[in-house]
Amino acid sequence: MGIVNVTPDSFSDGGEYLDPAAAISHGRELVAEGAGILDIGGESTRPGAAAVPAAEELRRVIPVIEGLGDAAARISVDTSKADVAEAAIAAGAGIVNDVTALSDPRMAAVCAEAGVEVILMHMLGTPRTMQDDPRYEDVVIDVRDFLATRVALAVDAGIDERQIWIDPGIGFGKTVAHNLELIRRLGELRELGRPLVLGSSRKRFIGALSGREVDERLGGTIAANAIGYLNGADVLRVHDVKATCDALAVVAAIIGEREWRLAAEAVDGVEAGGVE
Ligand code: HH2
Repeated sequence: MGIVNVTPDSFSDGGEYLDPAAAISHGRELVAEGAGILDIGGESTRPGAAAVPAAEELRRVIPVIEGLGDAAARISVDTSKADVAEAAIAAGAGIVNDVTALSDPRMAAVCAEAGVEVILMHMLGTPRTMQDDPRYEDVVIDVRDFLATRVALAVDAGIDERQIWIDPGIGFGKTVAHNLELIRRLGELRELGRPLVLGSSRKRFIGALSGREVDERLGGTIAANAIGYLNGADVLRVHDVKATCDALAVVAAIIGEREWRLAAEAVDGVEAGGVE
C-alpha cells in the first residue's frame, strides 16, 4: 500500500503532494513501482496535528481519487469522517482506512451500505493526546482485544466480516517498546482471522533507534517491514514502494514464498545465481 498524503503537514512528506496534479503523478509512480493499493489521505494524524474540516479534506482528496481512477491499483481513502468516506467511495475508493476504527457514528453504516473494505486501526486516545504517557497491561493483548471489539461492532452494523482488515496502529499511543512488541508479536493478532495491515513507514520509533531524521529512515523502515512480513502482515503501508518491493522480493524468495510475484520468475535463474 503506497501512501499519498494530500496534506500540508504530514510528518514526513507534508506539502509535497498538496497540489492534486503532483499527488496524482506521485500515485502513478507508486503503482509503477509495485503498489497494489494507494492510500489517499487529506488529514494528518501525526501527534498534535490540527483537525481538518470535512469540506477541506474533500477538496484535497476527491480530485486525487478521481484522477487516479484509471490507475492499476485499488484506491483506499485514509479518513475518519463518514462524509468524506461517502464522497470518496462515490469518486472511486473501494477501501476505507479509518485510524479511529469507526468512531464517527455514521461511518459503519456508510461502509456497510457501500460494501467496501474497511481498515480498523488501534489508537490510544486521539492524535492530540495519544503520546501522553501511553500505558497498557500487555500492549499486544490490549490491542487485540480492542480490535476484536471493533470488528464485532462493525459486523453488528452490517459490514461483512470478510471486508474487515485490522491494524495495530504503530505510533498511535505507543512507546518505542510498545511498537517493537507489536511487531515482534504481530502473529498474535492473526488469531482474529482478519488480514493484517502494518504502518511503520518512517515513524518516530525508527528515528529513535537509528538516530535518523524522518527523510533518512528508509533502512530502518525496510527492517521493520521485513520482520512485519515474516510475522504475518498482509499489507504494508509505506511511503517508499520501490525499495519495499525489492526487499520483500528477496525476503520472500529466501523463505520460499514462491507466490511473491517478483521472486516467482527469478528464483529458478541459473545465470542470476552468480556474483554480478
Ligand atoms: N499511519 C499514518 C496514517 N494512517 N493508517 C493505517 N491503517 N495505519 C497506519 O499506521 C497509519 C495510517 C501516519 O502516517 P502518515 O500518513 O505518513 O502521516 P500523517 O498522518 O502525518 O499524514
